[in-house]
Amino acid sequence: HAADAHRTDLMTITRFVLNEQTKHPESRGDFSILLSHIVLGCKFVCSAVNKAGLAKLLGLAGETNVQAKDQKKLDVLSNEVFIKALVSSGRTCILVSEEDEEATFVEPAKRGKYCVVFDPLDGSSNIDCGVSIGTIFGICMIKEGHEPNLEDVLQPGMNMLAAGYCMYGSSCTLVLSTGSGVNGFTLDPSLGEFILTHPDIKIPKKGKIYSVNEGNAKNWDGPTTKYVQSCKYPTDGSSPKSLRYIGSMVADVHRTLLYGGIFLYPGDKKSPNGKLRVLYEVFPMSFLMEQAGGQAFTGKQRALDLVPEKIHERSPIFLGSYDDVEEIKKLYAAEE
Ligand code: AHM
Ligand code: MG
Repeated sequence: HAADAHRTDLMTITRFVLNEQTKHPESRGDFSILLSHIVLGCKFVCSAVNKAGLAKLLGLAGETNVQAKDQKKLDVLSNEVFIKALVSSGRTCILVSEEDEEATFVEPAKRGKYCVVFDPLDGSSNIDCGVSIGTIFGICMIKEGHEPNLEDVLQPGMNMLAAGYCMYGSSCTLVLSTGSGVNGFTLDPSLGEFILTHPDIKIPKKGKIYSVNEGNAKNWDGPTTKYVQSCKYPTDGSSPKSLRYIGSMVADVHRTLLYGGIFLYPGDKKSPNGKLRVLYEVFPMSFLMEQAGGQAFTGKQRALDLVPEKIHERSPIFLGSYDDVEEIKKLYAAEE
């Protein structure tokens, strides 16, 4: 449509979040401000990721040194970008990043009531071959009237107010939930704005894809082994599922959300808690799955009920379509 080329009534992420805010008259706009700083971080990282291949050969813009080894690694750079963006929002008090051993406590003068847990650039081992990578984040709030401490972030995932991820792929896509459904936005590079392109995402009730690192099969437990076997050799007359595994959580979860199916990173004999981190990988993705009508399970319980004891704790995770996660839950229940 010729008219479409001139559409200016776009639902940008800024407008979307401001709209949501009007549903909470008590809100003073702090959340919108925090989110706009997260969005800025995502745009910055997106641009750095897109330039990464070139930068290796030519040197990053403004840098005279052309040696790749002297350049800041993208994951380190992304971490700095998000820490600075979050602190300068003036709305945060505790930041937990996959890149930092210790949590960051924001200085009192710049403090706000939100805690943000994040993985600034997940799947960074995929950068050099151009596979999609992403940023994952979760947001919760401190209880008022006390000094912020780690207890404020070591809470069950249920207590999060919002969660999301930004995928740096063939396009840059930000998927967000503030607790009332899931919406997806795509960056329009010419405008520098995220536009609502995937309103009210619902995951199909049952999917045709399973996604797991099957190279670990030798060490899997009974239920995981039985489950994956049933994906390949279904006994209920249904067709076998397809296997898709990118090895980049944001990309694997994004596909699962849109097409349905199940993503699993189970525990095994070598790593009983699997690989993925509770606070900034398992929780945000589980939050999004539930908000989209799916489920997330740890092998023992609903993922969002887990109470982490350490900020970098890991947990096995099975998440995706409601019916598919139901199957694995049954297998674990039968074990007990
Ligand atoms: P990273 O934080 O070191 O990048 O690792 C996390 C990534 C996830 O994106 C992905 O789901 C998983 O590791 C893949 O692990 P594996 O290579 O063991 O299959
Ligand atoms: Mg990670």
